[in-house]
Amino acid sequence: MSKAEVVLLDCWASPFCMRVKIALEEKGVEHEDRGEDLFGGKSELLLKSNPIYQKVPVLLHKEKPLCESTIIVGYIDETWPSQPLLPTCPYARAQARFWADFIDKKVFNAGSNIWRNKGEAQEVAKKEFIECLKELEGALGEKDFFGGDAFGFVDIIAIAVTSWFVAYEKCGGFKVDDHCPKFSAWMDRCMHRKTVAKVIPDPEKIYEFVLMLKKMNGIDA
Ligand code: GS8
Repeated sequence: MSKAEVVLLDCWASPFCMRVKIALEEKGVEHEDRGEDLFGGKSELLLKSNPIYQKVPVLLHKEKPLCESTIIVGYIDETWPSQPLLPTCPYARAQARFWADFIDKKVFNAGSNIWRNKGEAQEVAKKEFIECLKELEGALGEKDFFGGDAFGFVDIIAIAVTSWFVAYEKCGGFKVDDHCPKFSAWMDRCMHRKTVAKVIPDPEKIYEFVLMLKKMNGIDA
């Protein structure tokens, strides 16, 4: 096992792993990145570190494993406190966690249903996806970021998930910008941030990855 203090068990296309990488970038924490082969065979270290879900990301801090991206981002925020990602006020912290949970439970699943389905089921998924984004637009309001003036916790949780949006758009034949211009403008703002631009992969590569997943799952283009 590596003696690096911070090790990430990673998969380049995983929006959940991207969250952790953006948070580490924001805090200026160096880490060793270990790509996992999720299809060809997971490492012993991954199976041992996340025996319950056997999924990435896993962050090993001083060899102690942490699982679940939102929990990991919270841990990073508490462990390396400058600059804080979560607000200090307990109510605002709880609200931030609410929206992070909403993104996990609703946005990612609705988006996945767009590429997993076609025909009527895909139309339903698109409608649900756009409705979720409109809810997020409401939460964003007139602010630059979910965190207010500063890029923060919810921004990290959400922007990583948007890395798959071009793939959803191409599979579903729609444009997020046509339905949710304010959300789109927020995406642009985040993408101009160095920490985000460094981590988020080329959307065309994600699209190719999604096409491969479709093929693997026997879903027609
Ligand atoms: C989801 C992680 C996940 O789905 C989190 O960390 O927030 N709730 C978790 N990881 C996927 C890769 S991204 O789609 C994974 O590791 N899949 C491997 C598997 O399911 O075997």
